[in-house]
Amino acid sequence: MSKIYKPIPLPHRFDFSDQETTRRAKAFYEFAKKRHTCRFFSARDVPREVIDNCLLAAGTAPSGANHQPWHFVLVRSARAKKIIRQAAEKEEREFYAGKAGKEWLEALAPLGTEWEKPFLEAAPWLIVIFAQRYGRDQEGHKIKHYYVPESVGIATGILITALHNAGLSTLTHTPAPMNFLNELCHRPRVEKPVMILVTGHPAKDATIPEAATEKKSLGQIKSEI
Ligand code: IYR
Repeated sequence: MSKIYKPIPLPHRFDFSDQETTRRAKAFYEFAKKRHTCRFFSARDVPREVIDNCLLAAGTAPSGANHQPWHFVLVRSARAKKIIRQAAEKEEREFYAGKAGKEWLEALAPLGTEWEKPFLEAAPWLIVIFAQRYGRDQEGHKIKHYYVPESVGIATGILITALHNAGLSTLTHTPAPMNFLNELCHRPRVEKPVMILVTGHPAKDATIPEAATEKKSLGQIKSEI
């Protein structure tokens, strides 16, 4: 990555009219509303090229000092998925048996989540997202990364939206704890596993919890000063 400041003209701009900007904002909201976290996946395959392009989109995310502190591990083989499922279910069994605590389990009740995670084997792709606390520069020197959770969160949001745009369903799965993913995915300890993004086409009879459709109103999420 370049170490000197060199301004170049803004490479892309749109200059839409206010009317067109408004139309596009509304159209995007209509599209975003159609994304539903889905726990039931079809066995239908998804070409690697689709996933790769969605990852390229995620990689355009803004990040602290443009250090791009993320890494994505694609899990495709039935063998690896099975190992991940077994390890995740081992953690989740304890979580749902009481480790989570009463308040947390009560918060999850309307979502119907449970310790069994068949989607980890059913979906064609698992994308394991890692946050890099440190990186290496071109000479191999250790460099500190900045705003890591924020940067990885933004990239993940773009990835989920890109996959939705491609017509796919996703599930943000966070087995707790998930350190087992480092060894399994051959990633160093400086990388923190953030989540597994389960990705594929939804199953024919897929359902979602009704409670998940309740989104806060604009008045609830916005104020103005
Ligand atoms: N890791 C668990 C629990 C879980 C936690 C939250 I917060 C959710 O929104 C959903 C699930 C699991 O994946 O089931």
